[in-house]
Amino acid sequence: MSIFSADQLAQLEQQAIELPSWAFGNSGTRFKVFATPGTPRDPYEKIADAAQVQKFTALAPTVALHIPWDKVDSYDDLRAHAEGLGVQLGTINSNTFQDDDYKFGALTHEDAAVRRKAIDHHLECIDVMHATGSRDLKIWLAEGSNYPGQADLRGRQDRLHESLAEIYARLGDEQRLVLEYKFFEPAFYHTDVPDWGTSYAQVAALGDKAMVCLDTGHHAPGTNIEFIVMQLLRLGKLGSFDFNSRFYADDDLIVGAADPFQLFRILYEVIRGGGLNNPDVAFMLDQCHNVEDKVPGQIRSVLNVQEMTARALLVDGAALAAAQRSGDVLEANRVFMDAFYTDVRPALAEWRESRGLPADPMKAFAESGYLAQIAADRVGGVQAGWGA
Ligand code: PSV
Ligand code: MN
Ligand code: MN
Repeated sequence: MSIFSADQLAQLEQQAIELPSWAFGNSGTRFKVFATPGTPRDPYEKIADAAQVQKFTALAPTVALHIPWDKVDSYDDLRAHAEGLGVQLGTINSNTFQDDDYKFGALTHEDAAVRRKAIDHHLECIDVMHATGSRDLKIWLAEGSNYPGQADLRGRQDRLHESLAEIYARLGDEQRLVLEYKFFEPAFYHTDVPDWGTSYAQVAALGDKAMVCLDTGHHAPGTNIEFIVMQLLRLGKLGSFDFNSRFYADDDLIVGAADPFQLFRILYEVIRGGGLNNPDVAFMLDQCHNVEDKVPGQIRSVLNVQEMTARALLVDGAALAAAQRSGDVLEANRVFMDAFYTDVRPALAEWRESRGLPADPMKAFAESGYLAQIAADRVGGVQAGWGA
C-alpha cells in the first residue's frame, strides 16, 4: 500500500519542471570555468541533453532558451528537433546584460536610443516565441547603480514602465511576460527591480498577461520566501519560479540542496494556494553545474522538487487546520513536521516503476553510458558556456 492517495499520485504525475538550456553548458565563477568533456556545442546538443532528463524522470517536458545564447538560424528547425526528442521549447529569456551599450541600464537607460535597442531585443524575443510555440517571455534586468546619487531612482522606474508597456503591447493573446526580481548583483547599491513588491507594481500596471517570476536565490538571507509565494498566489500574480538553492548569494546550486526544508515550505504554500500543476504558475530551474556533471545534476534537481512536493502533499490539512483553529501551536507544528520528515523515496521509486520509469533515475542514467558517449561524440567545435 502506497503512502500516497490516488489523488496525490495524480498530482505527482502531472508535475512538470522546465529545464534551463544554460544548465547544460559550462559555467563557473569569475575565478575559473572548469570544462566538462561532452559539453554541448550548440543549442541542439543542449536540448538533446535536456531530453535525457525527461527520458529518465518524465518530469521535465520543456526546455527554456536564453536569447541570444541559443540563437539559431531556424527556430522552426530547433522546435522540430526538440519535439523529435520528446520535449518542447518553453520560456524565452531575454538578455540585456552582456552588451556594452547597457552599462548604465537597458529598459531604464537615460538615452532613448539605448532603450529602443533593448525594447527591440524583447520584440525579437517575442518573434522567436511565435516560432518556438513558447508562452512566456521572462525578463530579468541587470540594471541599477553602484553609488548613491549615481542614478535617478524615480526616473528609472518611470522609464521601466514605459519600456515594459511597449513590450507588453506586442504580446499575443496567449503569451505572457514574467518579470524577475533580484535584490543585488551586478549592481550593488540599487537595483531597478530588487524585490517582489517592485515587480508586482510594474506588472500590475501592465495587465493580466504580466506576472512576477520568483527566483528562489534572489532574496536576502533569512527572507521568508514562502510568505512571498503565498502573497503572490493570493494576488494571482505568481507567474513562474526559477528554482535553485543558495548558501550565500545567487549561488545557482541544485534546488533543495542547501535547504530542503525551505523547499518543502515553499511547495506547501504552492499547494495551499492552488499553484501546483496550475498552468499559471510555471516551475522552472535556473541553475548552473560548475563542478558536477550537468545531466545528472539536472536529474537530481527535478527529483528533489518531486520529493519535496510529495512530502508537502502529505501534510494533513484537516489536522493542521484544526490545530491552528484551536491555537494548539505544538500540534500544528507536529503535523507540519511529520510530513516533512516522511521519507517518500521508497514509495516514489515503487510508483515510478509501476509507470515504466526507472525506480532510481540517477542510477539508470549513470548506467546508460550517455556521458561517455557524448564525451566521445562531441569533439571539435567550441563547448557552450553560460553565455553561449
Ligand atoms: C539572474 O541572476 C538570473 O537569475 C536570471 O534568471 C538570468 O536570466 C539567469 O540568472 C541566467 O542564469
Ligand atoms: Mn533566475
Ligand atoms: Mn539568478
